[in-house]
Order: sequence, then C-alpha cells, then structure tokens
Amino acid sequence: MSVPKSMHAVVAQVFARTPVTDIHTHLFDPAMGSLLLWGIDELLTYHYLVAEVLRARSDITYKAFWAMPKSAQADLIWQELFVKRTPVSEACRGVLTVLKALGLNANAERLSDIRAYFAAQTVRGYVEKVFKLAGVERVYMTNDPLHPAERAVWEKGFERDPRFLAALRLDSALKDWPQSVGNLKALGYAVDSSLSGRSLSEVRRYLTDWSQKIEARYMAISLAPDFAYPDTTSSLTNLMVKAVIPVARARGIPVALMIGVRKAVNPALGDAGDSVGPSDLATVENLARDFGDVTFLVTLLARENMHGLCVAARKFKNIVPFGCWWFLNNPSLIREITAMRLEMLGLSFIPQHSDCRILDQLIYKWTHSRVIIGDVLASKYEDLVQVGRPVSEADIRRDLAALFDGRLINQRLSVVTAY
Ligand code: RAT
Ligand code: ZN
Repeated sequence: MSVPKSMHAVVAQVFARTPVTDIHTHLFDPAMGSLLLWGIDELLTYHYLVAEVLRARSDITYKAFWAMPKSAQADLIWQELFVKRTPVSEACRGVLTVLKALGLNANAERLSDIRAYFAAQTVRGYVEKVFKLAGVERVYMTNDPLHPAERAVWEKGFERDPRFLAALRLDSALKDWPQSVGNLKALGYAVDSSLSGRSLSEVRRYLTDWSQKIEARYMAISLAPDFAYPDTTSSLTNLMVKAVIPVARARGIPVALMIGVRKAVNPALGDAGDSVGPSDLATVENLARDFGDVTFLVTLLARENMHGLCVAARKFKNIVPFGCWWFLNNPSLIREITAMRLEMLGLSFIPQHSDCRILDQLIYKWTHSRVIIGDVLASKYEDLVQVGRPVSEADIRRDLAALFDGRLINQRLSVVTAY
C-alpha cells in the first residue's frame, strides 16, 4: 500500500513545476552584452561575499582588495570562505547550490575545472540552462538610462528577449537632486537645480520617453529610511509626487518603493557598503491614500518594518508588499516574513524576488526560497485541513500561480476617491 504524500511533499512537487516571475533582479537581456554577469568569478565576487571575506581576512585593506584583479579576488574568496572555513553563510551556501545544480565539484581546492566549465558555455545556451534549473519563466531587469553603457545599448537598439522585462530605475536621476541635473541636461531635458520653470515637466518627459523606449513595466526607486511624504521641503518628495506618480498614472504602471537603505555607510566597501534603517510606514500609507489610483509595490529593508507593512497593505489595496529584500533574504527571515504575510494578507502579495546580480544566482535564490516558502505554505494548508477544509493539488497550483506569476504588477485598481 502506498503511503499518502505529506502536504509538504505535495506542495514541494507542485512548486517545483510552477514557473516563477522574478520581479526584481539586476540581470540584463543577453543581447545587452557584457551587462549580463555570469560565471564563477562573478558569483564569488558578489558583494555579499566581499563583505564576508573582508571580515575573515581583516588584515587585507579595502584598497588592496579592490586593487586585485577579479579572478584573484575570486580565488581569495574561494580559499578563505570555502576551503579554509566551512561555508555556512547564506551567500556561501548559494554558490554551492549553483555548483551542485550544474554538476560541478563544490569541494575543489582550486577553481580551474570550474572555470573551464564556464569558459565552454555560450551566453544564450547558459541562459536557457539557468532558467530551466531555477524554474524561472521571466525576470525584471533594473534599467538605468543614465548609466552610459546601458544607455548606449538601448540607443543602438537590439532584439529583445521577451523573458527579460524592463523596470525603469530612478535612483540616479532623482535621488540626490540636484546631482543629476547635468546628466539630464546632457540628454536634452531642460531641468534646473531648484526644480523651477519647466523642470518638473521635463523630468516627466524624461520618465515618459524612457518608459516608452524600454517598455518599462514599472518604475522603481530605493529610498533612505527617512524618506517622507508629505514633505514640501524635499526635492525628492516633490519629484515623486509631481513627476513619478503622474507618469505612473498616465502609463498605468506601478511605482516600486524600496525603502530603508542607508547608502554607503562604509564607502570603502563599494556595493557592499550600504546599511539598513527602520522607516515610518505612515509615508507609505499617506502615498497610498492620496494616490489611490496608483499601485505601489513596496519592499522594506528593515525586519522591524515587516509587520507594519502588512498592516499598511490591509488598509490600502494599492499597496503590494513584495520580496524579502537583501539583508532579509535569509532562510530564517523568509520563514518569519512569509508566515506573517500569509496570515495577514492571504495570497495578495508577492512573496519573493531574487535581486540577482549574476545570472547563475537565479538557481540558488529560487531553490532556497522555494523550500522555505513551500514549507510555510504547506503548514498553513495543514492547519486548514485540521479544521475540515481539504486542500487539493489544484488549489495549490492555483495559489502558487497567484503568488508567483507576477500578476499583481498588472492589477487594475478601481478607486474610491471620496472617503
Ligand atoms: O541586494 C543588492 O544587491 C543591493 O545591492 C541592491 O541592489 C538593492 O537590491 C537595490 O536594488 O538597490
Ligand atoms: Zn536590487
């Protein structure tokens, strides 16, 4: 007699076959050339691991580390974090998950065989392999027209891979206003530092032109914990309210707010030098209330903001919490955050994004997340079965599709304007 499968096993099986839409990555369409990072040296020099190696080898100065060629940095990280020490951190384990999925030796003393494997791949073939192993159907890029190399590719034009969707990233254009004024002017937008005259309409023109050009499915910005709305004294708040939100509304696309990052607390660490701080959920609620016809995709960096975000989303249907961002993308925290969201929001949120900077990471970020999120969901189903609500395989399939096919990005809001 066959033993009935446990709920956990059924969910894992269905989840493994559920294609995922990854709504925030730093990956690029393979046609964009060297912007798309992949391979062992990139994997090992991921900024999460840079921070770890410089803790393990505190005798190496930041400057000396950055002066090393990338392959030497990768060798150092491999030796220090994987050979001389047991690679228990989540970022280390991720590299091992990738190597295992590719059938490579994760216990190698040196990287030569692993490098040889990658040298034999073509980028197109490797994209196919990674998407398949990760169970990912499509990814959203992070697109910045003020990045010269990226802009050049868009301006030249290329045949789009429909699996790589665009998201217009606003940080470099708007965040440290007026720092970007020169760059926007150089592109033909008549903006000035004090946001007077035509400035705001010119920023709107920039956002509209580039959203159109890249077919942006949403606009995104990362924000410091102290970003506030309303705040008539802040250029950034002004830009969000008078430029970003009107363009989002006109184009019918969401705005992604990624709040809670304190940039460059240790500038010597480069991308690894950012930190975290708690933010005030009132800002998100105020925006959602005053701009009820715009969807706000919201991810917050501070663990202590996770509960407040669920509450805010219960108050406003145009707030869509997404992902366990960056320092929260660790098994223990994903477990806690996912359970809380299911308990407070049902299925109306986007549980995870990968934030991959390197193509290969899709394999580990999604393998790891599937295990935890599947587990949490299965426990919730078990609780339902306990109270007499059976949960079928078809239910599970439908629920996982709702959580992971990215549909909430395109949700239509029917707005009540009068309270
Ligand atoms: O997680 C990361 O790699 C961070 O450096 C950032 O990319 C962050 O996710 C962001 O999009 O600002
Ligand atoms: Zn990111």
